[in-house]
Amino acid sequence: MTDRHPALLPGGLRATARRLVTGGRGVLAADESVTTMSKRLADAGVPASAEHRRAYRELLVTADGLADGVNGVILCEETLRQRFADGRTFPAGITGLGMLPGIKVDTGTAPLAGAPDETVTTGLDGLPERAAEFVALGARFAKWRAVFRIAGDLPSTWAVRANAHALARYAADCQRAGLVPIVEPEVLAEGAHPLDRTATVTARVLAAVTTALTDAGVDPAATVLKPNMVTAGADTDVAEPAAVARATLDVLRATVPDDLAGVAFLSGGWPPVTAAANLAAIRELPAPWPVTFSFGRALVTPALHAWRGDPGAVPAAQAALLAEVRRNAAPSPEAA
Ligand code: 5MM
Repeated sequence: MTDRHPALLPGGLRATARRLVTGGRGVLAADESVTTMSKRLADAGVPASAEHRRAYRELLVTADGLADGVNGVILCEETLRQRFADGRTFPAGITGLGMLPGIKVDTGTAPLAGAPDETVTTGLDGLPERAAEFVALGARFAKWRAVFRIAGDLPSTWAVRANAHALARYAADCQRAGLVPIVEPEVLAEGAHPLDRTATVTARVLAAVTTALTDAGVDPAATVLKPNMVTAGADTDVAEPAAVARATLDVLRATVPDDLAGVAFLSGGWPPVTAAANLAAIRELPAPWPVTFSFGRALVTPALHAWRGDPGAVPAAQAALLAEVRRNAAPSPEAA
């Protein structure tokens, strides 16, 4: 017998990472910061309060059958500490519903000295202690998002290196604490650049992230990568899914290790139909890792607008979420 946390047993983290991406199911990103969530609620006509944020997240995660398409749910710290109406904590409730609870541990972005108009993601100070507390509260995995903007010569080499370094330190701290790190380097879609430019920049970013993760001794088999798909800029004509898929797989295969636990794409603000079509095309191509989704907006936007804070609209909102999850889940005979 041992009194070590199960995640810290040999193979524990790798098993959790595999479980996040298995079976054609994905990850629901419901970890909008208090600021972002409050704005999205207000835009939907819902007063932004802690209780409305709680009620909205509870309706999402309790949608009947969500676990048929979702392996894990990313929460922000406020939600991690909140409770379902029946008194269970969110981590306990999500676990009881057959999914893994996760926690966004970055604290946002700050201007990066030496890189005008660029940012570095913050949250490393005290992270080992915070991660240990999040494990005690029931979290099994974590997420950290770095953002890179394509504009002129940006992103700069310095911004790419600084953010890759921070992602690697985060991932190492999380694995040491018993949390599977989701590593999210997002090259934003905003802009009018062609697909080739996104491919070049995404390759630079992912190569730097891979180098930093290796330098930090991060176990790839206990890590899930959450990258952008390689699309043209949002202000240009939408690229064909087959072209997005080819470019995305070419870039990923050239830059990230084959033994990653999995790749779970972000949706990047694309309409749900576009994100789903691109993911489906990517899944048609051979890849060394399981490929799935870790979408935020492409899963939840229709649900939020169906709900609008009306308790009577909860079933409609849940149906809207489940429809988006079904659109993206790719059932496979793999064991859970
Ligand atoms: C759900 O949004 C996440 C948190 O955003 P903020 O901290 O900025 O409020 C975000 O990290 C999200 O997980 C990713 O951007 C992917 O979301 P999309 O909507 O692009 O799939």
